[in-house]
Amino acid sequence: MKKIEHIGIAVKNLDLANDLFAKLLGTEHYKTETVERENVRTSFFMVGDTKIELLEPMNEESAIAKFIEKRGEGLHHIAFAVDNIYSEMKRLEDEEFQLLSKEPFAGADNKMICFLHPKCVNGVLVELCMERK
Ligand code: CMX
Repeated sequence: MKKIEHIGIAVKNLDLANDLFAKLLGTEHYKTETVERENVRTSFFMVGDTKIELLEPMNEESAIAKFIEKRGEGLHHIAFAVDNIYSEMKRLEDEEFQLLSKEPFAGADNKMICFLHPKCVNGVLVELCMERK
């Protein structure tokens, strides 16, 4: 893995959270994007060479809605940048980590992504992400 690409934070209201994080970080978010497959609206802030991703659930089906209901708003996942998501998924599967999808899929911010279940990483939801060509 190359570096922490972003840190995901679950929020109830993206517009309010955008204002709050703009004040906190001293910079505006640079994009807002919907990920239909995941039922989330996201926004991204640049912090040095890493990012903060805010995630707002679009409906009750969203994993983010379930997370907020159970645990409240807050830190949701850590995303690591990888050069080749296919070989990294294979490596992690061989190491007996539980991947949440057999294939990577399109995530926000022009990435192919895959998640590891938090139960196999000391309670931390981990995302792998690879820049889409
Ligand atoms: N961090 C740590 N633990 C988490 C968690 C998180 N983000 N989300 C859920 N859990 C815990 C739950 O509290 C629960 O714990 P207990 O068994 O102790 O109660 C356990 O994990 C299982 O939770 P669940 O809701 O039953 O979840 P599932 O096993 O059905 O699903 C999950 C797995 C939670 C990883 C998945 O639904 C999920 O969050 N996927 C990621 C979705 C996402 O972030 N999408 C955004 C993509 C946007 C992008 O970046 O492009």
